[in-house]
Amino acid sequence: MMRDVSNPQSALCHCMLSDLAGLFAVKDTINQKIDGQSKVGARDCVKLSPALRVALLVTILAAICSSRVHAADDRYDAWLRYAPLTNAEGAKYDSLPASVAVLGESPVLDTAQSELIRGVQAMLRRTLHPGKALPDGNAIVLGTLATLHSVAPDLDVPNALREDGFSLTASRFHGHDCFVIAGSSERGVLYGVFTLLRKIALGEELQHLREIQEPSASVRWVNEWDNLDGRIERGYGGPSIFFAEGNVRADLSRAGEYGRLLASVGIDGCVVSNVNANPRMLAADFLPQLARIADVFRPWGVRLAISVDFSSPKALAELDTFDPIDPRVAEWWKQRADQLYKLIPDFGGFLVKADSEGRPGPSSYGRSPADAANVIAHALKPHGGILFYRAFVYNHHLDWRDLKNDRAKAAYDIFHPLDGKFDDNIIIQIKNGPIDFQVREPASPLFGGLQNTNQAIELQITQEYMGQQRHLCYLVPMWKETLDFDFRADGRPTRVKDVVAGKSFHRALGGFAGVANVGMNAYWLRSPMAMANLYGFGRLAWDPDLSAAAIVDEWTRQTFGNDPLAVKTIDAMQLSSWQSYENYTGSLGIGTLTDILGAHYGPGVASSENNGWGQWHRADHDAVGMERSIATGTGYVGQYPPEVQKLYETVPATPDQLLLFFHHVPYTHVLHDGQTVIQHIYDSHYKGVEEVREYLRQWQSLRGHMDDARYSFVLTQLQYQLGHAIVWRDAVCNFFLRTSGIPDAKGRVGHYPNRVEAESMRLQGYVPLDVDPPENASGGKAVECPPTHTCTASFTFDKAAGSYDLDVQYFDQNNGMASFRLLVGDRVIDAWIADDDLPNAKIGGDTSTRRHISAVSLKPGDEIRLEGTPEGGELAAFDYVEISRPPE
Ligand code: GCV
Repeated sequence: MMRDVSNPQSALCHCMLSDLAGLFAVKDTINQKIDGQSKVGARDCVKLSPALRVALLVTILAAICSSRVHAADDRYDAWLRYAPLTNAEGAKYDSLPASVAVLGESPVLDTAQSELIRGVQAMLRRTLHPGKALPDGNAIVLGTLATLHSVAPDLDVPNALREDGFSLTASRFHGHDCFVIAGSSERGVLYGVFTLLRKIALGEELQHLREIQEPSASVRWVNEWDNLDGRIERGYGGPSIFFAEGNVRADLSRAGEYGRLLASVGIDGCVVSNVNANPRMLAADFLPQLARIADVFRPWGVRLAISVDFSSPKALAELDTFDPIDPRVAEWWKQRADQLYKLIPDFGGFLVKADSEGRPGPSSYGRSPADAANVIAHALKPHGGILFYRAFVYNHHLDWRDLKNDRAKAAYDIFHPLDGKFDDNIIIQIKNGPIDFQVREPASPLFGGLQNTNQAIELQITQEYMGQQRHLCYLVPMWKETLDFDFRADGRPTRVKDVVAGKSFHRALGGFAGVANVGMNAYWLRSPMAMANLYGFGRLAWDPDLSAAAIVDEWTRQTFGNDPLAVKTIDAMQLSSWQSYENYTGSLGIGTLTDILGAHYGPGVASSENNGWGQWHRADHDAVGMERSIATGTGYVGQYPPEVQKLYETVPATPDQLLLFFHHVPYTHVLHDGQTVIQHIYDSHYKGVEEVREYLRQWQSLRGHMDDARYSFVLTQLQYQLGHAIVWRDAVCNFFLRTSGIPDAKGRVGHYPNRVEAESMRLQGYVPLDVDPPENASGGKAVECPPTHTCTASFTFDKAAGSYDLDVQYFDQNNGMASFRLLVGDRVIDAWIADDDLPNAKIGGDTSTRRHISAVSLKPGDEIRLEGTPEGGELAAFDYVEISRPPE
């Protein structure tokens, strides 16, 4: 996103600040228009009388600056905004008792009581009176089942509930109206409070409520890939909320706020450090720092956990080995666990990534993952700790020339033979698909292959391959496809959600791990819309039977309020967004088609080929897709139970949406929907772009239906997404046009009549360059300006006179802040600075972005000129200017 030097609000605040220094205010022509663009600059500040200055200051600061501060505060709250209900909405809660009694003493119970008071105060503008004893009047009563049964045996609460479950009951007690929130544990009480508050936010009736809720799975954790230096691997929401400069942050208030968000959706554990672990996490002198994080999580019932480096005993230079069967190593893990639990008695456990992507592991000593997991699990066991051992173990130096090699087979090949050999406090953490969080993958076969081992599904909330929170992509529908997938193990229903909940194979432990990677950013994940994924993860982990639509509707209402248009529009956008993203990135199960050797962001179709990483799609001149059948392929299909094999073994049986994951087929193969593969690739990419264009249009209908800050933020994001979706579309379509030689039947691919290519303009200073890969720029070329110059590129407009939209496709590298001006003749029609932090310093698919200028009057003969001034390493490069008629 570029910084708009013409932003009137920031200029206004700038002038206000100047005014505070005693001199200037803004003249009343602040919205001076230059050909449709609002412009305000320092030149617009004029002298005003002192009285007028004060009045203007008070009004404007109140209207603009304070509302921004307020909005920023709201942002941390995400879906816990507790926006005030209207009097009519609130009236249905008039009979809610006026006091809240919590029976029992503990940090979690105290939190439950204060959160209830906070939420009711904010939404209903009523202050509940806190109490600690059984009420002598109408009251909301909070307590664990054990306490309630002992102090009020005649109270109407269940006898027992699953761990962390709760009941909400409106009932009479000793002649009083009571509303009882009873938890099987203290956490259950807190979850009950959050559920009650959610019901109020959603306007649900409470009067005759009798509801019991129990979590589907015993383990519902998030993982954060935070490094000690404060950076987050695959994190897009700013620096770590836990660590900075090698230590735990001094101020952990955001971590505490995060605990609140997690608890509100039933998440009870958080692994705070990167799976690519730093051995220092287990250094004896570091452990007290970790205890401080546990302290801020504790009131929210969130257990602290960490990722550990399997080679820690040796890496910390405390032993000369990390061989898991060496007794000294076992003793080392035991002592370290004992030390940790002395400091943090409710510590959750460890997460291990070993023998994967260069991480040390048991293979160094010829030992198995079971040997490795068991030695650590033994150490945790006496303390009730859990060990998560990741199944993401594969060889990233595979020989791509061998058509039998297949990375997708690795997890099953390695872990299935070890089934039953893992201790009962170990959970094997399995990514939803067999590759790596691609836009569409089948369910990992390992879910059906570990019948005697605890399992958890790993889902990625941070959108590594899904547009990195710059693209709208609500992932719950995708996750549900995996969770609802039925393995038909032993010929009976075996859905993934039942497997990980422990129901299918009668396991006591199991559940969900979501890679969240929130950061210090005000919206936690960079975009307010992306928070639907964190919310959705928690809700699904609690109840995977909830529909994607029900979850997003809850989220939208709590996040943006109950305005009917906003709810309808946002729900619909979110629900279709994964499909749209798939349409313009990689359809038919081919994978995300991103640059897998780079940031995993923009297009990089060929990057997955001819290397050992194994994310191959094997596109050649005639055909595309990985052949994974038993009969002629890698044999991957054989890892599924027989009924599922039938679904994927042959081309006719395989669903179109996964065809290229399972089969290598000619471009001319006709899909079930009657289209050829190649035409489907072209059409889906064009369709995806049009869907994003529609999101933008729909969002624009929401102006005034929410606060300006979030409206504008999402608007800017969607404008960016539209431009980048076009980059994706063109890159993928042109790659397949070049590779297959088969033209688009609709004549779109490779033909862009509205574009004027930069390299074909009259250039002064600018020099053409070949972009690599070529499909990541229009015509394979762009132009760049050598440092220390201002360069120009111009052309003569030759269409009919009228009003046109202009799109400048340029490159916003992250190593500088080049500036641009667009002129028609001598008129400056736009100016901006390329200061986004897109994930690359190079000109290409990650950095290609566009500036949209609407409604510019043009006539034949007009000279259109782009001026670019490099800064730092950024060379004011651009690709083309597109001139089109504004939409009707
Ligand atoms: C934390 C992918 C990501 C890596 C990540 C790895 C994993 O390969 O690109 O950043 O490492 O998955 O899940 O371990």
